[in-house]
Amino acid sequence: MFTYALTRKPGPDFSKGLTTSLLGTPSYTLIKKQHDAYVETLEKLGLEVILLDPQPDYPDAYFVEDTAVVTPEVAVITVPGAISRQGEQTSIEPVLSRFRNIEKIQLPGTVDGGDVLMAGDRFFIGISDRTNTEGAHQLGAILESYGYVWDTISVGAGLHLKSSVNFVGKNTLILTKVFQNLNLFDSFDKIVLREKETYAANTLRLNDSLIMPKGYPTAKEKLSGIGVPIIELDVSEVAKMDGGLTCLSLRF
Ligand code: CIR
Repeated sequence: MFTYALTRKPGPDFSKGLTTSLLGTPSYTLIKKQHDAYVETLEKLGLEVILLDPQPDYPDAYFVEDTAVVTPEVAVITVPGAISRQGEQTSIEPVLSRFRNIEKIQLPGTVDGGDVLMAGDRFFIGISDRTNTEGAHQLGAILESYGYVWDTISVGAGLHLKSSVNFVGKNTLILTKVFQNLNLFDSFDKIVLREKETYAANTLRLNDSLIMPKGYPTAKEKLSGIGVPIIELDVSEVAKMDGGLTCLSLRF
């Protein structure tokens, strides 16, 4: 069970962040509202929310998930893979050091937390444009020293592993078709998303609830089989910046 969620407000320069999306120009007014609703939801679910101010000169810094990997035992501070994001992690470290032992990824290793999927007591680390093999192996070695099993997965298309696969509890993964036959996922039940609903792969299991992006009815119906309350949130402006529900917080 998670007690805390670490989040950061999007800043007025958030639209200068990295994006490949063709979803249009994002609105600052709207992303602030959507972020407020996200924070309120975390609070309603009983989490203590640590809300940081925007980080000047780092327009992507509200995607805090990419700056650390937190387990019950340790917080691993990453080196984000995008040059423009390297430095976001320095303001996260002192916050997490109040709660966990700190370990660090070192260059030339890079890791984005969005590539790190914890499913039960196993970790899957995506190798992507952001997370390199060196970074994945550094992280794997740290996780192994705390007793975790880990594997790497090639992410291929898509920003991060968790843009396409997430663990929703009940030994179940929600994922896009590309990942459905991966041997590494053989022991899991799977909710495979329709082409039109792939964005719903970024569904967040938070204690005894699921938070999913609004507007994916087939995915929602399948997720209802998990048997926990489902909260839908509109994150349209976050999607325009290639982000989703998981990247807006670190849960621990
Ligand atoms: C980026 O390209 O780094 C940001 N605009 C989006 C990061 C999203 N993070 C995530 O999915 N964990």
